[in-house]
Amino acid sequence: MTTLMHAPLTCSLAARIAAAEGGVPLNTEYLNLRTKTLENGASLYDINPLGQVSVLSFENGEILTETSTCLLWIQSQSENSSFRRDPADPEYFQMLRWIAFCATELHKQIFRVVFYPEATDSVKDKVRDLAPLRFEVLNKHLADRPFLLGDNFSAADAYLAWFFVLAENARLNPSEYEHLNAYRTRVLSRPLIRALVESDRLKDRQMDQQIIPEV
Ligand SMILES: N[C@@H](CCC(=O)N[C@@H](CS)C(=O)NCC(=O)O)C(=O)O
Repeated sequence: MTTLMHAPLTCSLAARIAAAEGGVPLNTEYLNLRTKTLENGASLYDINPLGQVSVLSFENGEILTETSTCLLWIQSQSENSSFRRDPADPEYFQMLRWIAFCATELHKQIFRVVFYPEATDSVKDKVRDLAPLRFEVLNKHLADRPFLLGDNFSAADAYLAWFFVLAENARLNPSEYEHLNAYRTRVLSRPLIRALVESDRLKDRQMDQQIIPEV
């Protein structure tokens, strides 16, 4: 079976959420992102020289990095036709759009700086100022649909749900954005997501990984 290298509460949680929601079986191999060490003692750097998650490891020895592509692979394996989008489906490109939006506009552009210990408070605040426009775009989009692609939860929602798992710790609050705020509550209260977040919080403490710094 394919294995996800997973550091609790980090972006690889988006991959776990997608696998759970899409009913895609995955092994989970935990690692501590602070020490870059897997539970079996191996170094993450030997698997991904960048020392980053998400990483999928296939039975044939191949490795797939980048959260976006891990999400795309996971969703392609789902037998749930309301979750999976195939490339021939015009919605496929909307899914790519929102996955790319989460990756570049939210994850790397905002979290990367706000959770970066060396960034000064003023730089973090400047980057936080990017959030309202992005929240506005999402708010408008979600005004007439429960999920990013319409009626059904998709891999793009898995990425955005993860963003909201950490958003509060990044002092990013969508409560002024009615539809986005309702979306946040809707996705975070999904039973599979709640269970994964709870188990990751516990694991994060057990591993003393402290992935959520005070910012
Ligand atoms: N290019 C990667 C970057 C993902 C990323 O930033 N992962 C974070 C966790 S959310 C990480 O591994 N950080 C550790 C580091 O950069 O040293 C992707 O898109 O998946």
